[in-house]
Amino acid sequence: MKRVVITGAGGQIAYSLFFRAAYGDLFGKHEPLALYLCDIPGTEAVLEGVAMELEDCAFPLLKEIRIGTNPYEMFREVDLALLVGAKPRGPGMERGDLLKDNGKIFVEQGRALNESASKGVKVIVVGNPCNTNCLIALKNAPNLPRKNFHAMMRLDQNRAAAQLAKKIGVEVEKVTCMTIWGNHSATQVPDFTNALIEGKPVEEVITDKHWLQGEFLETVQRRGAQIIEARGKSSAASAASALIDAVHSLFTPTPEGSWFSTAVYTEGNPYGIEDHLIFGFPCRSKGDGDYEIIADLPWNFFIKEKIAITQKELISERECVQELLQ
Ligand code: NAX
Repeated sequence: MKRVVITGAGGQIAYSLFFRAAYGDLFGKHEPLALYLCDIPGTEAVLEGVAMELEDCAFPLLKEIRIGTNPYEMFREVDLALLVGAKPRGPGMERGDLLKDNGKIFVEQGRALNESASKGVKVIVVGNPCNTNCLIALKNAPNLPRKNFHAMMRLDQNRAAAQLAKKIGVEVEKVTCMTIWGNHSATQVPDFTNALIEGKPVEEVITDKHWLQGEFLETVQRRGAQIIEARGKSSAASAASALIDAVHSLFTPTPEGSWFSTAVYTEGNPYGIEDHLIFGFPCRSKGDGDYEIIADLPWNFFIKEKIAITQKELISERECVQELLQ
């Protein structure tokens, strides 16, 4: 049985996540599951309501539901921690303030993981700014393997694949090898130069370079903001779906010749990205929850320049939270 904790369990992403998770979309239809729903004090009634709904679904795989607000208790022996909860950016709040406020949450959660979680726990941070929050959690969990910490780039990967497929009218699964380099922010680098459509380089299939370097890139980078504008709320169901995909990619063998994007610790990375960041890379997995970075993708001048910008942003985020990194 897998024990899974979801933080931010009273929020909108979590609500779109629970039911697919409990149905078996994370680890497959044969793996029983315990779901631990964690939020902050004051949300207990909401958590009770969600737990009742989960019970009412009578999911055969769901063997246990726990609700609570103490991460040290809620993270006990978990195999997978999906850290969705974070404080939203308030009116007039500077990015630096958001980084610090949310950073404190991830100091505590890192410590709680370190103390309570299973030693092989896999951690995926969704709460924004997710790369730097992930770095903070990792640094505060010194007894856990650094390799087990991820920040979610999968929504960006899915968005990029969907835009390319739509452009030429092919099914989305025909788009493969889509890397999102760097930060989950407006500086992210959706790499069309190494992606494939029906096995052919994207630039051979879509010859409009102007569109690839301009509209395509900007649409993916600004998709989150566009959704907030249209819906009045940030992406929720698509984020939950991407999180299911992200877990699935770690626990199923990656098809030969393909990869997925996830942001991981940069120490010793094969691309010369500065150490001690959480950076989006192309990765593959044998299906055991572990991964390796695909090492040898070329960068043209355009991509290299963009990668330098996203790396710089991550370094400046790290500087803002220096005191939270042990
Ligand atoms: P909501 O505001 O609906 O829910 C957030 C929940 O987190 C609330 O219930 C809140 O009480 C809880 N929370 C706050 N601090 C907590 C703590 N210390 N422990 C446990 N729970 C805590 O936000 P939602 O729409 O669900 O989004 C959650 C986070 O995902 C946000 O930070 C958002 O920016 C981020 N996103 C990240 C994405 C990604 O691709 N990485 C995409 C979607 C989304 O924007």
